[in-house]
Amino acid sequence: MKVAVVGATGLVGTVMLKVLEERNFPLTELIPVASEKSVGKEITFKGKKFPIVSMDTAIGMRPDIALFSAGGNTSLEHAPRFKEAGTTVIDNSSAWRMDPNVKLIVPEVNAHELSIDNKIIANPNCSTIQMVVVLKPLHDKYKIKRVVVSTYQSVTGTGVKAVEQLMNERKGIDGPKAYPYEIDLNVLPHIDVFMENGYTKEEMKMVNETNKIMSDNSIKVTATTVRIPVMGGHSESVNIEFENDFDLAEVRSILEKAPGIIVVDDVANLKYPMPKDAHEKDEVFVGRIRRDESHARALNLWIVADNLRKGAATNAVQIAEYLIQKELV
Ligand code: 11C
Repeated sequence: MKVAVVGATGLVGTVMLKVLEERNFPLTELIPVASEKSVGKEITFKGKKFPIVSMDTAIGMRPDIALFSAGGNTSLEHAPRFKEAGTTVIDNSSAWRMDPNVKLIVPEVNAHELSIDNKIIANPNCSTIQMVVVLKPLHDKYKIKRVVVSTYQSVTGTGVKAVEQLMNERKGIDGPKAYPYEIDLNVLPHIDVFMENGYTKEEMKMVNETNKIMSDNSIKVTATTVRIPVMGGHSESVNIEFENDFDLAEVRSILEKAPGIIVVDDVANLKYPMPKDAHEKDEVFVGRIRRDESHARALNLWIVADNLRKGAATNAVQIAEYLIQKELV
């Protein structure tokens, strides 16, 4: 497999390279792609040096797979050019997600939708991915009616500039700002841009992407997405209302057996998922599993995952692995 990583020097691109390396991805040639100012520099992968090339050079090399994480505009412009060259693009931006001709994939949920004709495949938003991995096995058993989610999202979701803003503020240094307000010792109920309905784009991604990935528009979702001064991953408080009665022990057992999930739920010993523990892990961590005592068929959960891993790089690499395994590329 000839694999291009577009946006190889960014936060997600760097993690994509790490994940490809760790998982021993069957790669014969790596093509790191970045902006003109990085072209000619080298990146090290499995102890070997690879030169960073331009978009045009990469397309000319006709990779089998291109993992894109270079922003929506780059994706809109260049993903179709890779597709023309015969490459299958797995795109981490929001550019193609809601396109009815593009599959939006979380392997644990809907990889079976993929076919050889899907040459641009969308990777969902990080906060959506970790939630649907948990919703899916519960929906299959009890049928979900409604989800109310509040997020606590890491600054790494915004990018390098936001990480620098947090660290600079912590050290009392002035510098570039990724947010309209201080983030250290603060909480911003604001992720991505505000829309006409008063929600943010991040909140509407959680609604629309969940329905698309679960192939079920009857699931009602409402979200409040919040940025907190944390680095290791996104956390979510999720309230789920089911159509059918559920048994708490059975819920736990379903989650324990579900792919990609680790249950950390032992409050007697103060065990629950935290971003510090999820950092650099590929799984989704679930805890605080309890009945919503205000409703007969509702459940409360706490879900944590590394947004740069399962929320982005790992999910994209898992899609690529599935394509190879099923000979769809
Ligand atoms: C954040 N979820 O934490 C965003 C980052 O649509 O891929 C990812 C944005 C996206 O800010």
